[in-house]
Amino acid sequence: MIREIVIYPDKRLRKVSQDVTEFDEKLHNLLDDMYETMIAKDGIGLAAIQIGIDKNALLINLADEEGEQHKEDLLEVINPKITHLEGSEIYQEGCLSVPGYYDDIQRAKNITVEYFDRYGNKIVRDLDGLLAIAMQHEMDHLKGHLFIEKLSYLKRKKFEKEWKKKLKAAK
Ligand code: QAP
Ligand code: CO
Repeated sequence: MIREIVIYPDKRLRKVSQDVTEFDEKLHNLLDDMYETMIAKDGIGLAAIQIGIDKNALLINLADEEGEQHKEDLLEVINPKITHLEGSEIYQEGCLSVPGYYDDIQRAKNITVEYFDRYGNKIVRDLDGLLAIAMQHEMDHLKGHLFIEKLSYLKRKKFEKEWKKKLKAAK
C-alpha cells in the first residue's frame, strides 16, 4: 500500500525512532509499504518515520547508469549503527519530505555500517559514493534530523522563507 509522505515542518520528522525488536510479518509489511511508497514518489531512499512510523528501518535503492532502479539492488536496513566514518564529500541532496528543495551537503565519504536485514541477519558493510551519502541521510531521519539542518544560517533562513511561501501558495 502506498502511504502518505510526512512533509516538513511536520513535528513527526523530529522524533527519534526506536529499534525494531520483532523481525515478523508486521515488519515485512512495513518494508513492503515503504518500498511501494518510495518508488511511487520517485525516491531513492526512505526512512520509516517519513511515513509516520517511528521504527529504525530505512530503504535505499539507487538507480543504475541508465537511471533505472532495480529491486535486486534494494537495501533494507534495520537498526543501523555506523562504526567508522572517514573523509569528506559534498553532494547535492534532496528529500521526499522536503520536495523540490536541493542543496549541497557535506558528509563522510566512507563509512562502515552494521545493521540487520528483514530476517534479522546481521550485515556489516563498507560503503562509499552515493550509497554512503544516502545511508547517512536516511540514518539522520532515524535520529529526527533532516538535511536542511546542515545548511548555513543564511541558507536556512532563505529556505524557511521560501518554504513558508510555497506552503501558503499550495493551500
Ligand atoms: C535521500 O532522497 C538521498 O525533492 C533520498 O521533488 C539524498 O529519494 C540519497 C525526491 C541524496 C542520496 C543522496 C526529492 C523526489 C527524492 C524531491 C530522495 C522530489 C522528488 C529524494
Ligand atoms: Co530524506
